[in-house]
Formats: sequence, structure tokens, C-alpha cells
Amino acid sequence: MINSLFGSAMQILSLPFFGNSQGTNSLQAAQMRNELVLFYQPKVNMASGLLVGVEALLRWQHPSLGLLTPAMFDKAINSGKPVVIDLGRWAIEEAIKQISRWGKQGLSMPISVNVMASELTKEDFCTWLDGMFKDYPDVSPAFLELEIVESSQLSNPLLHLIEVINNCRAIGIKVALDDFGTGYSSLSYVRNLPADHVKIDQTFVRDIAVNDKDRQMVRVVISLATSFGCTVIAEGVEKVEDGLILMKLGCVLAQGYAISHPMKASDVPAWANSYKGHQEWIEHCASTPFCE
Ligand code: G
Ligand code: MN
Repeated sequence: MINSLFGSAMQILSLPFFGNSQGTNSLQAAQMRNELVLFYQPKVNMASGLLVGVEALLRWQHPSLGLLTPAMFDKAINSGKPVVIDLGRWAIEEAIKQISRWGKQGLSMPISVNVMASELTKEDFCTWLDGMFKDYPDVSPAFLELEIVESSQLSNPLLHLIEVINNCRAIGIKVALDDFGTGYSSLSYVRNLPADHVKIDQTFVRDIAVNDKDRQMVRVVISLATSFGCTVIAEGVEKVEDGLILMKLGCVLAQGYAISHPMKASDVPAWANSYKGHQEWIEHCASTPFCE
């Protein structure tokens, strides 16, 4: 198991040498060798055709295996144990730097970052985050969104988590509940955690055109989320048809291969300038009363 990346310098320095290490510390070693990068996947409003932001997704540019997604990390590390990726603070810092870089190029682009609930309650997250925004005064906290993935630690102190989220939202940071519907405590999360968005997990979206149960599930999640004042975004939208079904169910925000695969930071500005929306989605909305 990979423990916190933010352990003491001694821990980091005492890693078995970074070179070809195949041990449990390989992800840390990869991070030290600058092999970890963030790719960015657009999130759009299907009704208006507008780009609303990008999600930062972790990738490992492995020296021999090539570009790896987190699902492939296990194989690369080969430790026989599940890899716990708690690189939330590193990813947040990278995202803030990227918002700043894009801002200087004239691109205003909110970024959402995946963080485990357990990372938010560790050490003093709010003080650390405050420090980040002091270091990058050109970045508005409103451009950062935290996509919270449920922690598997049942002992996770819920009150502390709520306090951290409230503090983040008080300075303008947006909060999304990620992979919604898959975790053991999704229902209590949406009840207890103050959030702006709920992200419908891609496993419910994948077969939405053919699986009635998935469609009902999405319908219920939309109804639940909106009744708690959250906006819903669907991930894993692979076909234009899936987007039309989602819009009919009341979800206009989407992310997925039908829009774009995740891409390098340097490809985002050109993509953002050329994206005009999907005609079928825009036309569907134009002909539907009360479409957002
Ligand atoms: O739920 P989470 O945000 O962790 O999932 C993001 C992952 O899903 C990323 O690794 C991304 O590459 C992948 N992904 C994004 N869009 C799609 C899609 O439309 N289809 C599939 N199968 N995977 C996707
Ligand atoms: Mn996510």
C-alpha cells in the first residue's frame, strides 16, 4: 500500500533507489522522477454547447510501459497489493499552476481535481490550501473544484469532513461528489455533505440506451441530487445518443469520449477554441420547453 506522499523528507529519501524500483514505492518514485502528469478532459453543457471546465486525470508516463491510466498502475507496480493513490495535494497544486498558466494565455478554465475524502481530513488541509492560493494570487478559488471520492475508511470523521468542505466552499471552491451511486455511503454522503455537483458514475451511463435499470438509476440520482440543491453531471458519455437520453432525463452537463478523450494540457487551448457543441444536443434543447 502506498502511504501518504507527504510523509517526512527522511521517508522519501530513504526509498530504495528510484531507478528500476518495482516495490510499493514506485508511484512515489515516479512522482519524484516527474513521470506523473495530469491530462484534462472537457466537461460541457450539452444544451448550450459551452465548455464548463476540465477534469484533471492522473497519468503515468512510464519509461518502458508508456502512458498508463490509474487502472494500469497495479500492473506497473506489481506489489501484489492494491495501489492507493493519495496524490490529491500534488494534483491540486498542479491544477492551480495550470489555471494560472492558462489564465496568462487568456484561457479562463476551471479545473476539477479528484481527492479522497480521507485526504481532506488529514493534517491541516484548509491551511495548506489557503497557502496555495496565497502563492498563486492570480487564481480565483472559484476555478478549483474538488471531486470527492468516498473514503473506504469507515472511521472517517464525518463532522471534520463537513467542516473542511464548508471552509473550502466559503472561499469559493466548488465541490462535487464523484462516482456517485457506486460507494457504500453515497446516500448518506449526499445527505450530509454540502456539494455543488453530483457526478453520475460512468457505470450507470455506459449502457443507458439499452439498459432500463441504468436509466431508472440515473433518473433517481438526478431527482435525489436536484432535491438536495446539487447540479448533476454525467461521466462516461460515449455516444451522442447517450447525451440525448441524459438530457431527456434532466441532465445537461456531460463528460466523456463523445465529447473528448482526456488530453495534454498543451492541447486544451486549441480544443477549447474549436469546440462548438454537438448540433444534435443543441437542436434537441432548442426544441424542448424548459430545457436548461
Ligand atoms: O470516475 P473517475 O472520474 O475517476 O473516472 C475517470 C476515468 O474514466 C478516466 O481515467 C478517464 O480516462 C475515463 N473516461 C473518461 N471518459 C470516458 C468514457 O467516455 N468512457 C470510458 N470508458 N472511460 C472514460
Ligand atoms: Mn472524477
